[in-house]
Amino acid sequence: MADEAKVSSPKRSAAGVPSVAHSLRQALAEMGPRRSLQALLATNQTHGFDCPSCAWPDPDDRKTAEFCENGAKAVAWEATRKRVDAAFFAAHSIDDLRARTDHWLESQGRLTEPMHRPAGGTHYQPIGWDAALALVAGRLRALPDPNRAAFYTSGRTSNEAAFAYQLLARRFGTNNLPDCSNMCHESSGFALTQTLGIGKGTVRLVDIADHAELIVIVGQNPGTNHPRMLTALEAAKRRGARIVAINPLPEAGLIKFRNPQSTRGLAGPGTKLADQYLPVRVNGDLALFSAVNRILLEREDAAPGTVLDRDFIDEYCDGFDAAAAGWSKLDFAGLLPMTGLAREAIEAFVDEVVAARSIVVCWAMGLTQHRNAVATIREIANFLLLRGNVGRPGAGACPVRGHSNVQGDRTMGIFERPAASFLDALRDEFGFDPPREPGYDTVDTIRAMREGRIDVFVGLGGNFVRATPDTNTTKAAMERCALTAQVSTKLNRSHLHTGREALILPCLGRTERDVRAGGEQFVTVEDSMSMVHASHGRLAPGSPHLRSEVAIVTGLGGALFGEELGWTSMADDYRVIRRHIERVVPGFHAFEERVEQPGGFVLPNGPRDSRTFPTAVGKARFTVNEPSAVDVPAGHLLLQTVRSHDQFNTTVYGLDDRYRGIKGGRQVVFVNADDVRALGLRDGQVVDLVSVWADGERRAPGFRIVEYATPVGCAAAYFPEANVLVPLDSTAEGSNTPASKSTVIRLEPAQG
Ligand SMILES: Nc1nc2c(c(=O)[nH]1)N[C@H]1C(S)=C(S)[C@@H](COP(=O)(O)OP(=O)(O)OC[C@H]3O[C@@H](n4cnc5c(=O)[nH]c(N)nc54)[C@H](O)[C@@H]3O)O[C@H]1N2
Ligand SMILES: Nc1nc2c(c(=O)[nH]1)N[C@H]1C(S)=C(S)[C@@H](COP(=O)(O)OP(=O)(O)OC[C@H]3O[C@@H](n4cnc5c(=O)[nH]c(N)nc54)[C@H](O)[C@@H]3O)O[C@H]1N2
Ligand SMILES: [Mo]
Repeated sequence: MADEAKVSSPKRSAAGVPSVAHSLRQALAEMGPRRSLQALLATNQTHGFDCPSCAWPDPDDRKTAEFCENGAKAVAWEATRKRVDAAFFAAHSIDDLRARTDHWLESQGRLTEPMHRPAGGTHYQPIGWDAALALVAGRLRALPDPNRAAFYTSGRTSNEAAFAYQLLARRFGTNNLPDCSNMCHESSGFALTQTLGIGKGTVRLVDIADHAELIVIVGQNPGTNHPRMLTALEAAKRRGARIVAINPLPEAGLIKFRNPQSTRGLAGPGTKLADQYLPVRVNGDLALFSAVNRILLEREDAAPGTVLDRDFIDEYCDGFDAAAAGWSKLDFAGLLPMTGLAREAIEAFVDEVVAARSIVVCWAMGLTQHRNAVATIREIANFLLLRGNVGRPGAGACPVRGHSNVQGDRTMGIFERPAASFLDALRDEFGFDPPREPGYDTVDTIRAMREGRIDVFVGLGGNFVRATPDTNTTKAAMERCALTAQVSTKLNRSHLHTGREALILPCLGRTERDVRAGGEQFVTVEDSMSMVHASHGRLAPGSPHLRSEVAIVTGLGGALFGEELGWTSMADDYRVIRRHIERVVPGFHAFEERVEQPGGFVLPNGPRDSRTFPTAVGKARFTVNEPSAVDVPAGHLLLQTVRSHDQFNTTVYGLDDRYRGIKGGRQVVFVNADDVRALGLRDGQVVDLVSVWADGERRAPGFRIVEYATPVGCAAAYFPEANVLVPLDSTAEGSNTPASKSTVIRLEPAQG
């Protein structure tokens, strides 16, 4: 049933005075005053820990308070004084816990000791570490085929733990390494590898703050999800850069910014950010960028040599003629309705583009989670290539990553389709032959579970049941496994919809001190701009029984294989792992020395550093992308799923979404007022959301309609409540990323 959400008008600016107050309130409530001070002053500092929230890079000149409101919430959430211990599990049956909300589950506090749910058990019971690891090892060893196991990773895992984990999976004999990236920037990685030859962004923080003349922000909500990006955008504005925001929602942080770290920001009216705002239709970006590229071509034809960077195209690119032929065939009458924009608005955007000598395009989930996501991002690569906007200051592609180490995990080999060169290096370092056939990604793992082809699931962080699409399908799929084991910091729904037998393996968080036989350890992470740096835990561990992720993974390695790969020495001293990484992963020479320098070091990037494009043809590639948009039948809407200001993915910190004017509830659906009227409904009415797909309908009951400024035909609701609506088979072509930002739905007045 609908909750008690209260609705007021959305905010126009983000990150002002209220943010500071909000972050402190949360911190004090979870940690108390002493721990709050200690924790927050160590966040993102050279000898402190990397903020466990987003992957935005740290500036060279760090402030005393180098964290944002949402970073403070993430720290407080991890460093809370509340505990979920054996007595808690004795008092609450699994059925009882299933009836609680996600917010309630995680609010109970930190997990403190390993817990076991025996087959048929109604409750979790304490289990020792050795018994727990032996249980997983025993079940794995009994499998007739290593591909009947899957090893999931969420993007908070450190480089060291990730490296050890992929080593474990491959030594065991499988590439079944699904990760959260499969649901996140996989489409970006896929499209950029095809076009630029590297699956990462090509800009650094200075390109945005100091050099770019135009910054285009597409399908990203930095005010909520990357608040420290606003500081870089404000710096860019101050030196005269222009900003264009492309988004179906007028997000507060895109329109205006109030910097809580500068006095002027506190007192003044805030900085206007976006010079142009394009309210594109959900899923309209491929059509939009196709139209933009077509107009650029027309303008070049009208005044040859003035619009395109011909020298760059001739020297560094492949496939221009075919792409140009594609653009000249485009029909604006077909394109414009897909975008929901008028041609004049698109022409005005192109005016900004041709006036700027250097352009950075930033994007996030608003582009990656659609059926045509890969084509959309390839079209943005085309857009950048046309004016030579890659590999020079202030220009390039900037997929803004999500989890704080999701990019690093991939660099460490958490990937179901590893490159042959990586596997060769692993073989040479460790002396065994890693499996070569591709493994399952996240969606294929769920399919395999559903069909009874996976027996053992291990989750290194994350909340697989809640983060994945098609919640009911995934729950049933998980329940077909023989054993599911989750390495976690907090209780979540993945501990409640488990295999016949289940384990919770509680681990240290990034804020906590990690002391091993070889002394106090630190770990390393890679941010969104390929900077690798150290993270030192500072707080006392949440319980004496917690183990680090590295210790758990290597402990499982030892339980499975004995000492053959040196698991214990890795666990005792993480420098041993870093030496392995140095020899296996390119770009990590002198890892130990360089990572201890303030700020760390940057990984090499051919397109960014030297306009070297390591594609199959050795050049950057233009691609031909047929514009398309999801077909929405009459009486239906295209639903995107977004994060509120009070959550980190499936972790719901609170029930408010301040910038969008929502208080005390999450069961809301944002709809254009014209659609509400046309559908014969009214603002505030409670409806069921029903998604329509070839294999049948899915229903999410009890959502309150909120009239909102989003284009006609579009709707938005919160992730993960709306995941139940996203069909498992609705994925991006090429990347297999769930299309969780384009689900066709209808609204049905709630019964009774
Ligand atoms: N505080 C906080 N920080 C986070 C997270 C968090 O949950 N909380 N999550 C982290 C993670 S893992 C990630 S991946 C990132 C996510 O960062 P974002 O991608 O900013 O997160 P979303 O809330 O999914 O927002 C997507 C944005 O894209 C817009 N959008 C939706 N569909 C379309 C479309 O078709 N076209 C265009 N142009 N725009 C569209 C939405 O209106 C919204 O503004 O943030 C990271 N940082
Ligand atoms: N509909 C819809 N679905 C989506 C998205 C969307 O926009 N819409 N976004 C997708 C995206 S971008 C992503 S990245 C995924 C996120 O998918 P996941 O990464 O799987 O989910 P999280 O919610 O980040 O995981 C939260 C859990 O991680 C555990 N945890 C927290 N810190 C640590 C730690 O330090 N170590 C360990 N071992 N565990 C820890 C806690 O137990 C917590 O409950 O969701 C995807 N799903
Ligand atoms: Mo993400």
